[in-house]
Amino acid sequence: MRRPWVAGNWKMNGLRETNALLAKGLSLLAAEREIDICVAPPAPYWLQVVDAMEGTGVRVLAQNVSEHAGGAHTGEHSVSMLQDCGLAGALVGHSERRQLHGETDVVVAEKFAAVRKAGLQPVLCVGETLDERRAGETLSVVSRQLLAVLESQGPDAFDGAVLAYEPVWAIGTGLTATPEQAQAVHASLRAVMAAFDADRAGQLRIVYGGSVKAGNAAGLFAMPDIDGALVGGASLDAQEFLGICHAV
Ligand code: G2H
Repeated sequence: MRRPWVAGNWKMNGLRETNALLAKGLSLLAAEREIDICVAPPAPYWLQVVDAMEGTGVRVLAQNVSEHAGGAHTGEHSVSMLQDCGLAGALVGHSERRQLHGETDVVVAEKFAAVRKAGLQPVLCVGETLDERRAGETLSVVSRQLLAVLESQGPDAFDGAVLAYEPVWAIGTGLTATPEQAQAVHASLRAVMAAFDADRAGQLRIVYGGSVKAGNAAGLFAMPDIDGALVGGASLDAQEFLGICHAV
């Protein structure tokens, strides 16, 4: 039985005042003990949100992390900084990092390793573009992105980790993969993992991301291989995010 996992990726949104309001709304999640709930605020607000979520059970993630331990990397933040601020883990390889900031599979795998070695939770994001889907390359693209970590670090690297399937064409566009489309990809990703380790494949939480809302979450969560959601836009509204968490 896989414990459901839902995270809100706030992306580059929010200021102290709006964060405080959102965090207050999310504190209603304190009673939720059936699922893991996380939020990923922008780095300048990590401490604010860690403080605001204290005692609620809601854990705080980074949206990105450096693959380097420290030193001359202007604008980056290390896993030690995440730990020091009380974060629980980090997203790695979000499509906006891959597409807008040139992160390769190799760099994403290095970030994954850095988070794991620090004992934090890595959330590996994979997904295909619209052109790749139209070309019939969906499964080869997401498999390649997963294998970049699996082949270099082994299946045990995914103990405690989360895999997020986020089709790029469904991110922030209002388009959502149908539950059946998402299920097909999730099942394929689990099969890729199973070729390395069937037990771990059965335990791996694979969550869906891409225009998830309270209104479409239940249909997605009803699929056998969809174990939760990575939520962007809808996580900026506490009621909407609560609705998604309640749909699990
Ligand atoms: C995908 C998702 C959250 P949204 O990027 O990571 O964003 O729900 O806005 O499509």
